Amino acid sequence: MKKVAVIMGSDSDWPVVKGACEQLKAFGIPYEAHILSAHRTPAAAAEFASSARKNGFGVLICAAGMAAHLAGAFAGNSTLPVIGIPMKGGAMDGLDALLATVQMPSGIPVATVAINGAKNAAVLAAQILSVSDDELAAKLDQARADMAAQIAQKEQKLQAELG
Ligand code: RP5
Repeated sequence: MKKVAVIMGSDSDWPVVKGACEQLKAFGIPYEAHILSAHRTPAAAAEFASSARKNGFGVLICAAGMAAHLAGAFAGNSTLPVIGIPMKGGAMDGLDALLATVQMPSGIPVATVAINGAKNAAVLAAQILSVSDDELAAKLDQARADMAAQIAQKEQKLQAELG
């Protein structure tokens, strides 16, 4: 299976970003996590992105806050699918990162999840890889079925409480 790269702009992003790694691990997807910054280590970030396909990666997840250019910089340097996680924080509490991540120029997409949406980034990466992996597709189906069962249980509990 192709690997997923989980890239974050700073170690301060890790407490949230590790949620993506946990989800990838739960699906049995190989991943690497690294700290690379579009602003503080621009050459290393560009090098990682431009060699990611030949290094066995299939999806790139990039998390950054504030002037969040990491996902965009990766997308500009690779034709692999890039998923951006805008990080909460700073004076605008993540709205700046959301807009910086989602508002990409035509031709260079970044699939942007919610602010701090680490789990969804991993699920989306799994869905992309599942296009050519039936075993992973079955795991995704099972996860959906588990979610539906949990909701059914909660509904039952609510109705019991309401009498
Ligand atoms: C961004 O700036 C990082 O992704 C992080 O979300 C934010 C703050 O970084 P630190 O100042 O905590 O290193 O580049």
